[in-house]
Amino acid sequence: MAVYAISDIHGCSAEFKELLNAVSFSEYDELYVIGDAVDRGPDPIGVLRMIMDDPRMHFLYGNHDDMFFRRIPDLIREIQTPGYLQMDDDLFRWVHLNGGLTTMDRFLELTLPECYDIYAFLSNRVYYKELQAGGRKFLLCHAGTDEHCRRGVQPAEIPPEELMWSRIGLDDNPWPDRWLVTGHMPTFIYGDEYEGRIIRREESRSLHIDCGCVFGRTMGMVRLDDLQEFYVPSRN
Ligand SMILES: [Mn+2]
Repeated sequence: MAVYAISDIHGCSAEFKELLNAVSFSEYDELYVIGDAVDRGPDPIGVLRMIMDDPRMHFLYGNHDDMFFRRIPDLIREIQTPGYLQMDDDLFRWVHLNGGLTTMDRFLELTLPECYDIYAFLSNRVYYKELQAGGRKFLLCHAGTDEHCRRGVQPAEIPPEELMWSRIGLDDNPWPDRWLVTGHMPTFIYGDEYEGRIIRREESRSLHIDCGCVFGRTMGMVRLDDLQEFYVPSRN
């Protein structure tokens, strides 16, 4: 039995399936999906369905999942009453500036029961997970925390917005007793030497696992039991 973590799948369902095959993901294994299942990529609803339908997978919220979730009631109204949806600033920001267009378009093609399924699934808002594996303690969350001086502050006290939206530095881990595992910032942002690779910082116990699949790099996954890394190339 092994515990894996992945983040920022962003609608890349083909790479996600390939990576699960690559690690021989078995009935005894578990996977934490650390946010941003939707937006930017080709198959956001397919990715959500894979997670929803698989009891071995646990979902933590990312900022893109949050932007989508907030618009679901309006999208359902649009399906019931075509023409209802008006492009306001908030919708524009999600759809055009944050890659929500495919998510919106695919969602509008669903049946109402399918829509309500997704809405119910995303209504369970979980922002972080603490766990132990292979003798290490971990804290998993999508983005981390703005205040890297928040030593001693428990994750439950940190605003969800911060856990979903922060842009942390490579060593911004306020919890010295545990490994902080985040996505959100594709690792190439931190430097060319990290292109398409998971960044593992021993000193600060930080793991940055968004390898930028939707931006044409790779999709990475880490096995928390032994910090082994797995990759498949992006198809974008
Ligand atoms: Mn994100």
